[in-house]
This record gives sequence, structure tokens and C-alpha cells, in this order.
Amino acid sequence: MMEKIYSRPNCIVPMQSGYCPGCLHSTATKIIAEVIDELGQGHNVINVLPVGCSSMGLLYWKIDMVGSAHGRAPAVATGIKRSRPDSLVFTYQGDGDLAAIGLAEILSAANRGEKFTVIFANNSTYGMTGGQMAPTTLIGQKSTTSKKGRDAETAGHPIKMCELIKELAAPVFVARYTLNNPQNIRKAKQGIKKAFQYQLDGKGFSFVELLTNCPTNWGVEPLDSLKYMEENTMKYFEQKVFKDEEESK
Ligand SMILES: Cc1ncc(C[n+]2csc(CCOP(=O)(O)OP(=O)(O)O)c2C)c(N)n1
Ligand code: SF4
Ligand SMILES: [Mg+2]
Repeated sequence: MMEKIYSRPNCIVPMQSGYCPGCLHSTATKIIAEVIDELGQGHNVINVLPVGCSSMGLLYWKIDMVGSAHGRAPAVATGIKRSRPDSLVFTYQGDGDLAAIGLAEILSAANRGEKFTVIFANNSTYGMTGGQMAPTTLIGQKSTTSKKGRDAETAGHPIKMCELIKELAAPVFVARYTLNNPQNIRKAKQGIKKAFQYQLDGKGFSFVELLTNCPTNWGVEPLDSLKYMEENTMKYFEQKVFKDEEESK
């Protein structure tokens, strides 16, 4: 007798992924769906879509979704959550969307303590538009707009969103995880679950950053992109829980 140990989450459409091979947006899409299923929230969840490859959940999640202009997902989510306080509302935003054009929206929503969850996929590039430098691009990392590698003198240092947001008074959960291996993917999933549970319990703003990759625009094979993350991205962006309301009681 065969034992069934895994099945596709109910809120994932049964189709082949259109993300590039090895893209960790795909993994993030899957674990978010697993958490929604495990919390029994498929009927009650609303995702606010950003602009970028991070918006491709549109094709794969079988849940309610609302589109927003580039960077404005936290403003749209604010309206939705305030008018439907019992719904589980989340954004899934890339680093170009959240840390560049949408920096004011994310900081303002976090500072107001809006009671929704932001999942932030940081792949240190503008993936969808062809690999331009993002606010999170590492020093020395090459992009189509920093051909010799990011230079702190002209482009500043990579912005650390968790470290900024944890300094605000209102957020209840702020944490960074990485999706480079199965063990870390499991930890990230637990972080997302905690953030969603806090929201369902009526607590305030929660922010979960996921370190991801973009093999296509980094110009490397998928396995080499994981190596790059381990040797570079994960060394600069510390993975930890920065703020947890429950733990600090
Ligand atoms: C107002 C506006 N400006 C610029 C763009 C072009 N644009 C589309 S996606 C994107 C960046 C996406 O990067 P990121 O948010 O990091 O997502 P990724 O594709 O890396 O997942 C940009 C600049 C746009 N669609 N709208
Ligand atoms: S361009 Fe980059 S971020 Fe977009 S799907 Fe491909 S690998 Fe993923
Ligand atoms: Mg990006």
C-alpha cells in the first residue's frame, strides 16, 4: 500500500510553471499556497498583486486577487483590509516594486500598523524588465545598469528593508528568510504561517522577507545562483526574526 505524503495545494492551479527554470518565485508561490491551505483560508484570502515577475502568482494561485500599480500594493491592501477586516490580506512584492518606486507606500503602511501581511521577494534585481540595478543589488554585483558592478560611491549601499521596518513602533512581526535549500524553505514557510496567524488573530502589520534569485538576469545556471546567494546575498542580508510581538512579551 503506497502512502500519500504530498499533494498539490488546493489553491494552486494544476499547470506547468512559467517562471524561468530555477526561479525561486516558483518556490515562494508554492509555500504561500501551502500555508493558505494549512490555515484553511483559501475562501478568505485576498492577494494584492504588484508589478514584476512577483505578480505572476496571478496565473497560479486559485484565490481572490486585486491588481495594483507599481509599488502601490500596500496602499491598495490598506483599503481592502480596512473594509474587510476579517479577510486574510497579503501582498507579495519584489524588491524593485517595494524598495524603489514603492518605498513610501511600504514604510507608511508599516508605520500605520495596517493589519495585513507583506511578503517581500528580494532577488536583488529588476527581474521582469531585464535585470536593472535595484536598491537591493549588492556592492560589486553586475546588472544591466551597473555593468562594472554596483558602486557605493554613486549608487549607495543595498537597502535592508527588515532593518528599517523593525525600527518602526507598529509592526508586530518582521523576519528575513532565504529559499536556498529545503531546510531554509521550511523555516520560511513557518515564518509566513506565523505572520498570517498573527493577522488572523487581529494583530498588526507583519513583514516577511524572502531572499530569492533571478538566474536569468544574473546570467548564471540555477545551481550557481544558489551558490551566489550563499556566498554573497545571504552574507549581506542577515536571516533572522528581527521583531516578534509574542516573543517580546
Ligand atoms: C510606473 C511603472 N514604472 C516602471 C514599470 C516597469 N517595471 C515593470 S516590473 C519592474 C521592476 C520589477 O522588479 P521587482 O519588483 O524586483 O520584481 P521581479 O521582477 O524582480 O520579481 C519595473 C521597473 C512599470 N510597470 N510601471
Ligand atoms: S526573469 Fe528572473 S525573477 Fe523573473 S521569472 Fe525569470 S528568473 Fe524569475
Ligand atoms: Mg526583484
